Amino acid sequence: MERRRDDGIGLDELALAARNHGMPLEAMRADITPAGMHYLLMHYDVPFVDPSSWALSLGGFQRPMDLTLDELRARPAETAPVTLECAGNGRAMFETRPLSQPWLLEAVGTAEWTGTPLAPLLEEAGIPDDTIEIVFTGLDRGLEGGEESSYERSLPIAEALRDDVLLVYEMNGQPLLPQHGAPLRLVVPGWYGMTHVKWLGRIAPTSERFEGYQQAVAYRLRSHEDEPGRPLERMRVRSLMVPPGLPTFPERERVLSAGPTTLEGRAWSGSGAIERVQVSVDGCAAWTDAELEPSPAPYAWHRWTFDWTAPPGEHDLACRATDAAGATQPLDAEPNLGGYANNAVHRVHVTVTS
Ligand SMILES: Nc1nc2c(c(=O)[nH]1)N[C@H]1C(S)=C(S)[C@@H](COP(=O)(O)O)O[C@H]1N2
Ligand SMILES: [Mo]
Repeated sequence: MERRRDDGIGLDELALAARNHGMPLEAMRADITPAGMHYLLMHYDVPFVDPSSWALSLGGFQRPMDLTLDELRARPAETAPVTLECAGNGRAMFETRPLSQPWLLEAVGTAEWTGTPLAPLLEEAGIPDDTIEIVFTGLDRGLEGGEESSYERSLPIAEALRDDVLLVYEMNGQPLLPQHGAPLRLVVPGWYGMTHVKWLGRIAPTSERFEGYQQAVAYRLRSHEDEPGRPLERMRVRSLMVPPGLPTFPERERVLSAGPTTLEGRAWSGSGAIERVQVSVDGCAAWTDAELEPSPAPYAWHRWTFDWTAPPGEHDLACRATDAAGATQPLDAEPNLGGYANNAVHRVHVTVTS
């Protein structure tokens, strides 16, 4: 089951990679990622939901209710830019990885999400006193270890009641596309991608810890099969660089003309604002501060720039970020069985021509 980086990509992994595309890194030039350039991750098949007969079920509450899309759209609406990153981003950069979506670095994007806040709806439905978590069930189904299951995730009640958690029906001002969760998805700013349940069908309270596959088996940091591991929650601090210069085809090696140039990229963290981005132009030996712009919203990426006079020759560029919690990207990330949370510094090799 384990794959080695040096062995390349299997056809089974390619089948996943062809369905679930990444965001081309040049899209980081824009504050908001166009929907068609935003990364995608579907575990199973995209369910095609007829919005006219669909309703969201709030079951198990004190006042259970079903809400149509029109009823949800009639509620107070909020719009926020939010950076989403898959917890498996960087998986294929690890020495070994499990069979799963073989991301390099492109499983990230920042869209403007519009929806209605979740907390007031939960209050209206009446949260039973013994509730510890809220379970979100998607309409997509698949098999896990031979068992049929829905894509389901839970949130601790305190997170579900945050006022920035949204039930989203629009992305970048347009109705959600089927692949991004139409007609309704969850957005929990700051958390890794698996939290933002797409194709929502049901929301329910639970008085016990939710033990569904995507909670208790997947998305946990483990070094051995037999340990329970720690659940993945907020995105680790990370920065990426727009690869400079021009690419060769098909190798995608970078070639840049000598002289003044501006390197740029984005940085984000689920633990708050980015405090600092540094750039290295000599293979991570020396680091210099980049210019950091404020982010437009608490959980949207920051833009950074770095002026560089590129001398002719071969150069190993890199960027790394530090967040408000004091966390900095490592040179190499801690390996783990699922290949999750690889937030190692981004390195880009360029050939500078005179
Ligand atoms: N119902 C459902 N929700 C889901 C998923 C899924 O497979 N089914 N994938 C999750 C994962 S792992 C990620 S990273 C994000 C990706 O969201 P996007 O495809 O809109 O970028 O959706 C999450 N929500
Ligand atoms: Mo993901």
